[in-house]
Amino acid sequence: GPAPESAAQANEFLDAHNRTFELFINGEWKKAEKHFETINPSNMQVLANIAEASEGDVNEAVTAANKALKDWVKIGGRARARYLYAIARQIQKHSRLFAVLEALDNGKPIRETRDIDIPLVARHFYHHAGWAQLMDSELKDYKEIGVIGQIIPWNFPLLMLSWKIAPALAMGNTVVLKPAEFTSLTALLFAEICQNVGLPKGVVNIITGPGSTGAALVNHKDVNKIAFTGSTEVGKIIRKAIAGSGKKVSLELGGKSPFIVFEDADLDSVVEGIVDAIWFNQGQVCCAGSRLLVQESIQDKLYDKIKARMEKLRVGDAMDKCIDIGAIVAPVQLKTIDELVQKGVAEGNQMWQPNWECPKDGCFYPPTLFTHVSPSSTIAQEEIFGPVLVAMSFRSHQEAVKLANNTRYGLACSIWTENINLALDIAPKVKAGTVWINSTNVFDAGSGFGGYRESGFGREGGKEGLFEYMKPRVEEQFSDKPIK
Ligand code: TXE
Repeated sequence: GPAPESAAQANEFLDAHNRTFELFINGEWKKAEKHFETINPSNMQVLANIAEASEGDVNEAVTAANKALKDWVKIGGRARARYLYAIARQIQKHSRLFAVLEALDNGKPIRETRDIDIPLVARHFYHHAGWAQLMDSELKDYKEIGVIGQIIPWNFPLLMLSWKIAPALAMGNTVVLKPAEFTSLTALLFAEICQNVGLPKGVVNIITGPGSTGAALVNHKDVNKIAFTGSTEVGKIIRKAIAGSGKKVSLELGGKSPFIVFEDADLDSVVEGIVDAIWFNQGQVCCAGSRLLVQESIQDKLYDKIKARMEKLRVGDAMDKCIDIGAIVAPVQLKTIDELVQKGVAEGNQMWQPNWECPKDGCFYPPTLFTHVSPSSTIAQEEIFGPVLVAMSFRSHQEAVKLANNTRYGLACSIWTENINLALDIAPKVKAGTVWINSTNVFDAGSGFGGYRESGFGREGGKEGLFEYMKPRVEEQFSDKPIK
């Protein structure tokens, strides 16, 4: 059942702010003129009011970040590392509160926020603290980019914040970050952590608000780079908006990642892999294994096994430790998912859902399976971003590769076979930023994550990720001034 003691802790945090959160600019809370409500999608109750940053607020935040830049660079990598280590330790210390807030605000199961999201966040700060220490030696030929505008989505709110803020600070940049409007709370608790560790004012600024707040940040003349994770649609808008401005940009966008099962795979492991691939975080994962490609000889057997497993999945309140699937982030996302599922049915694909009902009082959607799907149908091509698995079959290895690449995206891929030679032969043929073998949705700060094609460009994590936040020192020699 629910864990009331931890919910009480979250309530204490919300009440300490009078259930109204302001903007974190220059190390202080700045009152906004307008606010909007954030809900708990597990029960549709209002959690708190969140500030809506105006263009003027955005300007103030960018000015603060700009002012903080010089000293933040000057203290050097080792000193910055000490702040990052302190942040990592504070996140671990308050991990329970972070996990609860994230589950309440997003609807994702407390089991996942507690065991996956928050530990990965801490790991990300530790990892980049290590790199910060090397800024004065191994990385001395590089320097910061400047003020970074960061815009993040709602599916992994604090984790996406860490992927953005940790490398940026390590390399000597200052940031203005805008969380997604559905999930601002953990970013605001993070702002308090910044205060607790005495992070110099203006190094991190958190401005909440809708897409227009993000657009004001993108268009601000003193922002040197935009790092964005979100929909492909908004990614394209951002890229167009900054074209010709000289700003750098990295985009981590949508996906329709293949999950390829060959006939010799261990099917019980495959089924658990599928649970992780498409029902982890309600399928609201950019690299979700949303396209199941099965060798024809085993497809019926595998579909039966999947259906039996789906019957046993439990959907419910994110705070319930016994559920497998929590709530969809918001009614608008629920609607998008359902519309795509209805389209899948209308296009003549076979749809299957388990024989039980979801709870009625929240934003819930049942795990859904489409089989024998035509590769060209909408549900095989569009990102659904929900608990919906779309399956189709292949005969030859060549056909598997062809189907895997039959997409405008290229984020991830998962390959299942007991034949390691086959897996290693297929892996480089699939156009994907990450390929997992007999596993799925495995992340680590030490390995670069990102996409090809319309999944975007740039890498986060690993050594590659550092280059998104620093530039060669030699660029200092070039000047915009005309040669005399
Ligand atoms: O994303 P948006 P939404 C996909 C998924 C989902 C769809 C829509 O398919 O159904 O996108 O989700 C900010 N200038 N993904 O609407 O709008 C916005 O406020 C600057 C996949 O929530 O892209 C938020 O902070 N910023 C994805 C962030 O962009 C703007 C994760 C992302 O929101 C803006 C999320 C603008 N014009 C959704 N408009 C993934 N790849 O992980 C909005 N924003």
